[in-house]
Amino acid sequence: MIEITAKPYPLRLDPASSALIVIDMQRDFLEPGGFGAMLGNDVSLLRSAIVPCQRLLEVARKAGMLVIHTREGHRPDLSDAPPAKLARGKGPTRIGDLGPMGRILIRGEPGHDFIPELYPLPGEVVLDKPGKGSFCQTDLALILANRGIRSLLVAGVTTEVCVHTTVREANDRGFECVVVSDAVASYFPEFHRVALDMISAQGGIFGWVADSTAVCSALT
Ligand code: TIU
Repeated sequence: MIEITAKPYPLRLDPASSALIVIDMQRDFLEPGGFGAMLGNDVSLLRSAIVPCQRLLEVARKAGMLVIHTREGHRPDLSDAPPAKLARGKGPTRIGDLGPMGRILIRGEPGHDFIPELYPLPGEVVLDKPGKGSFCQTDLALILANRGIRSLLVAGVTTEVCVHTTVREANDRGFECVVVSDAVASYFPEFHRVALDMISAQGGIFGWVADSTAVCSALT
């Protein structure tokens, strides 16, 4: 067992029944010309999470933990994209349209791929998801059950969208979630701060918040 210094209180967990999940660190969200930019965001704001994610991956791999990388995106024929999602966004380009990194948020396109700094290693789980949450219409619950996973270290983007949705889904399914504060990021610094507060408030209503230094030192 290890103990992680966290808010609202220290968490003890077993690395053997814990997984690191890195959410949507894709070119479409972190590089110019992708989905994030299409929505009018300054994508450079997400880059602060890259080095903390690299540090987490290094210690999780050394500890032999299950590592999962998720990607948000859709089938090329858009049959898994809800019309309400496709219709949203006021810009000239939308999901499925051709951008500088290929068709926006479409599986197999360059923009849908992971950023090179955080590319998965062979054997790590790559989980394609059509929604913001990582459990919705994916086999994540089965993968975690098969490995006896009970606790999740959560990193990636964006704090208040796909990270929060995944943590809420996981919390209701009985997983202990530790959101790694500097390994998640948002296009909106205020949303990032408040989203983290929302996790650990009320005695840890959705889980715990710890920084990557605390997580890495506990795991090393
Ligand atoms: N727009 C935004 O903040 N996020 C997303 O659309 N997806 C994820 O958070 N991955």
